Amino acid sequence: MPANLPPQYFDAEKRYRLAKTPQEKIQALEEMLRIMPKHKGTEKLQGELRRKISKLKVEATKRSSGGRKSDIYFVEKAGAGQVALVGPPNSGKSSLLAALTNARPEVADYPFTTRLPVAGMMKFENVQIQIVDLPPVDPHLTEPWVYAVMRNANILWIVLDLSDDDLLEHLEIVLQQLQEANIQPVGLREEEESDHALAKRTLLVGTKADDPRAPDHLEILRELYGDRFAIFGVSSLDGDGLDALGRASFELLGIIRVYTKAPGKEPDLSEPVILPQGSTVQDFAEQIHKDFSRKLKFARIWGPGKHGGQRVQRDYPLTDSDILELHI
Ligand SMILES: Nc1nc2c(ncn2[C@@H]2O[C@H](COP(=O)(O)OP(=O)(O)OP(=O)(O)O)[C@@H](O)[C@H]2O)c(=O)[nH]1
Ligand SMILES: [Mg+2]
Repeated sequence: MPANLPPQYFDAEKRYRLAKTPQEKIQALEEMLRIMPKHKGTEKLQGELRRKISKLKVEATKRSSGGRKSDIYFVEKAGAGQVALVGPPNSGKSSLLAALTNARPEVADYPFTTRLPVAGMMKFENVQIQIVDLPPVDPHLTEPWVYAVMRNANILWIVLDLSDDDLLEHLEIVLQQLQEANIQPVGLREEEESDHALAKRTLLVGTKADDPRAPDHLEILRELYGDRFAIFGVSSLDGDGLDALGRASFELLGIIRVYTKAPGKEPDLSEPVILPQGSTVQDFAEQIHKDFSRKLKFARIWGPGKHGGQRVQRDYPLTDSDILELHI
C-alpha cells in the first residue's frame, strides 16, 4: 500500500537530516511521526521512526552522564544570557521564539505542543541573548526538568495570551507553580528574600496583542500587576512590540559591555566583553587573560561620562560601553 506522505512530512525529514543535536533530531522525527497518515501502508515507517526516537533518547541520556552537554532536557547557556519562556499552554511561547530568533519550533493551535526545550538567539544591539522555549506550565503535567531549566536560566519571561479571557487565572496558576518549584519571580520591586526560593528576574510578556480583546486584557493586567512586573504587549504575528524585549532583557540581565583597545589603535566595538554589573578593571583584565590581571599596572578608559583616556587603577568600577586599554 502506498504511504501517500504529505509535503510537510518531507520538510520535517529535511530538518531531521540537517539536525545537529540529538534534541533537534528527536523533534524532527516526532514531527514526521505526527504528520504521517496512520494506516497500514505507513505502519512499518512508523515503527522505524519510533525506534529511531527511542535510540536517540537513550543515546542522549547515556552521553549526558559524562557531562551535561548533550542532555536533551538541558540547554547549555550561550551568548550574553539565557531567558526561559514560562507560561500556560498555548500562550504563544513557541511563536515568540520563532518571531525573535532563527529557531523554528513547532507551533500549533492546541495545548502541549512543545515537549522538549528549543533554543534560539535574539540579537540586541551587538549582543546575542539566548531564548529557551519550554513545554507549558501545568499543575499536573509539567515535568521537573522544565523547572530545572528555569532555575538555570538568567531571567524568566512569563508569557501570557492577551486574547485569553482567563488570563489572570492562568497567571495565578503559573505564579503558584513557580512558588511550588521554589522559584521566586522578581520584577520591579525588591521582594522579601526567601530562605528556600531562588530569586529570578522576570518580565511579563502578553502575546497576541493583535487580537481585538488584547487592549482590555493588557490594561487589566497592568492595573493588577503593573507595580510588580514590567509588562509588554507583543504580537508574534505582526511583530508589534517585539523590539522592546531586547533592551528590557539586557537591563534585567544585569550585565555591561566593555571593549578592548590596543594602544594607538581604534577599539573593536563589534565584540564586547560581557561582565556582571559592578565589575572593575581587575575583573575585565581577568576575562582577557590571567597574565594581564597579574601584571596590570594601570588602564586607560574611554566611555560615557569619562575624560577620554583617563588613567584608572584595578579597583575602578566599569559601566556599560566603556573602552579599556590595559597597560602591563
Ligand atoms: N493572533 C495571534 N496568534 C498567535 C500569536 N502567537 C501565537 N499565536 C497562535 O497561538 C497558538 C499557540 O501558539 P504556540 O506558539 O504554539 O503556543 P505555545 O505557548 O508554544 O503552546 P504550548 O507549546 O502548547 O505550550 C497558535 O495557533 C499560534 O498561531 C500572536 O501573536 N497572534
Ligand atoms: Mg510551544
